[in-house]
Amino acid sequence: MAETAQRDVNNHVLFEIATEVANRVGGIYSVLKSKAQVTTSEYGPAYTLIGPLNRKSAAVEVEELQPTDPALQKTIKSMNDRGIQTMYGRWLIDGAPRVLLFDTSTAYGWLDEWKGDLWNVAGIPSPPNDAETNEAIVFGYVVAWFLGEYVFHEKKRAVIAQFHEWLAGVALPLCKKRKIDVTTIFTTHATLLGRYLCAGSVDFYNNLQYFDVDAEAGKRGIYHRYCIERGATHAADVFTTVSHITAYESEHLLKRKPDGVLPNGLNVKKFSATHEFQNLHQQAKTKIQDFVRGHFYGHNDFDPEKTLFFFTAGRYEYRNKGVDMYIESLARLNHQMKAANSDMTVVAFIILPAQTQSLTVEALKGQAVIKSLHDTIKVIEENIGKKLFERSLTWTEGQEPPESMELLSPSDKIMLRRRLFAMKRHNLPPIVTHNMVNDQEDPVLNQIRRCQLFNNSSDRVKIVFHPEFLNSANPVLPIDYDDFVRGTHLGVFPSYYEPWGYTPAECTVMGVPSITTNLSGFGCYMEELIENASDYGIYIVDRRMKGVDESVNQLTDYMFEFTKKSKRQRINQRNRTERLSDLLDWKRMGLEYVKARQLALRRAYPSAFDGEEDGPAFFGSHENKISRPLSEPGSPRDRSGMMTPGDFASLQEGREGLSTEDYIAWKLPEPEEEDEEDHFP
Ligand code: G6P
Ligand code: 1S3
Repeated sequence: MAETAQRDVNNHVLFEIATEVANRVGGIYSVLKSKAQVTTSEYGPAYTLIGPLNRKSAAVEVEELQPTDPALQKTIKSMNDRGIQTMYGRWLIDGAPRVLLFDTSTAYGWLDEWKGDLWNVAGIPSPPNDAETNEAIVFGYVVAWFLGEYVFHEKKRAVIAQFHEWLAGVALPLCKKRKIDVTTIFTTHATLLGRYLCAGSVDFYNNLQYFDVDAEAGKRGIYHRYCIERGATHAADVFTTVSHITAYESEHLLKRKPDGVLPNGLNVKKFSATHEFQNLHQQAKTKIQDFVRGHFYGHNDFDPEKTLFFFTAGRYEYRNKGVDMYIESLARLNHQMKAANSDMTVVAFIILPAQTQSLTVEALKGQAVIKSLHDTIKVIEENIGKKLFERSLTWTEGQEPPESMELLSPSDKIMLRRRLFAMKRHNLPPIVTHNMVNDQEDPVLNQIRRCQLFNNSSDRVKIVFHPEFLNSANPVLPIDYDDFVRGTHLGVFPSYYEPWGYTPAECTVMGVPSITTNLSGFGCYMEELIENASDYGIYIVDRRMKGVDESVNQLTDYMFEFTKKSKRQRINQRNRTERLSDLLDWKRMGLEYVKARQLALRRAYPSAFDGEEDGPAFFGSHENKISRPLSEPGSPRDRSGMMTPGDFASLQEGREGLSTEDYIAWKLPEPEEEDEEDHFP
């Protein structure tokens, strides 16, 4: 990067670039959305998120505005004049950050030219029929075009561009080759090869340093995508990822040691009284109980007060998200609970979006039958109430008080009988709520079949597979995801590949205990931070040192022990879990982002820092500084006195990057040889 010493590094501009801006796809959307508040309070209008325009989603998430920054106005106008359509506005979320969305479809006329250029400047090939790669290329070229023009119009302030994930990474080698006067950060939230290799049947973690990365990418038909990811990694001024485990993976698969780890936070909302979140649990649990009554109509032979709700949820990556292990452990749990004559029942939900045709008739019928029963009983209740009142009015001393059964009229009895007959059922309560497109080959259904978890009356573990994201407009399970999580008792996420893992983190801030693994970024982070994590409702399955069977047993034991807790113990544990939420707040986690940006500025504009001590200045000139988190989280015992995520890392000037030895809770089996400098694949 050419140094332009005149640029003001203190009063700089920040762009964050990703494909999930105002467009929910997966984890990156959660990162950007939850982080928006801390970043806007730090930068105000100097912060803009850039993404591709998805009109459907932007229509509900973005309110259009006119930009006020003159350089932004000029750049957008000039691009609009050349045919690129844009939407600029306010993302309607906490913090209301500004977003600039590019309609990539208006730039496809240049696709072939840009593909040729990408090959010439960065040696990145692009086969003709990969729509996702084409999209990444068009988006990348539009972003590089934007940044190039922006720094032409904005000559005073330094500009930081932070890119998330390979899909947004094409612009990085372009910025470098074109010497665009911005400083760049590339943050990867997973690696392509890691995801693919783990989904297969390889022993990923023990072989990480031995993979022939080009050959492996080639075998899977993703060589060109891998080149984009690796090119972005090497072109960035600062390279980061979300956890130490993914740092280790990136070092070996992308061949650059990350400069630091930027763990994911959440926008934690604290309640003024601690019992408030407990009340919310009860309210949400009632909604889930209503669903369960309908789903299990005719088989409601288990006591709602002795029924626990477990769940797993996420992207449908059967092996990576540990769904295979979850189902196998549920089968063992069922066996153990039966053998121990447990009077508890576990309803285990699986919320994974898959291809479906519609809700099943049986699922709809279950809710309808119970609703009719409910309505009928309400009518009968009113009738009886009226009669009871009349009879009581005419009651005189010496008479027997009126009895409820004689108050039931013949027509009430017939109505009730009808409803009871409607609840007769000759089949078992269904496993799945939807008609699946690929029922015969669906891995979740096949594993459930193999384990014979068929919702028999004798089963202590019942299964409900809901192959669609939750929302409150759903006629069968009408509840939003957050409310659903609150209403459950335990989240179970035994992932094999999980760079961070928002699902257990979300459970934690809602005070719901969860099970994760020491192969997830979140699990490693919590394990390192809290000495007695399970007391705080963070159970960590060892999938690193144990064999699969042993890990399954450990997971089963955690769940079995959980079923033995009394209501009081569950309430206490939820209180402790919720107290961990400060550890996951962006107000604390966001400090690593601040450090990464400081490092990027130092690398691009070293003379601006002449005479300053090493170490981040943390934007001394800004009015709204992020306050440092309380040094006392006030709950768990801290294992090593580490009070900010930064203590785990990482970002230091004057070093090549993280040393392998720095990876917390993750060490290489053997010393590694240094890789040669290779900037492009
Ligand atoms: C919360 C509510 C209590 C309720 C309890 C149920 O703590 O405030 O009123 O009894 O949840 O807990 P459980 O673990 O049985 O769902
Ligand atoms: C990725 O999304 P995923 O579910 O494909 O990014 C998330 C945000 O950093 C992370 O939490 C997750 O582990 C990754 O896998």
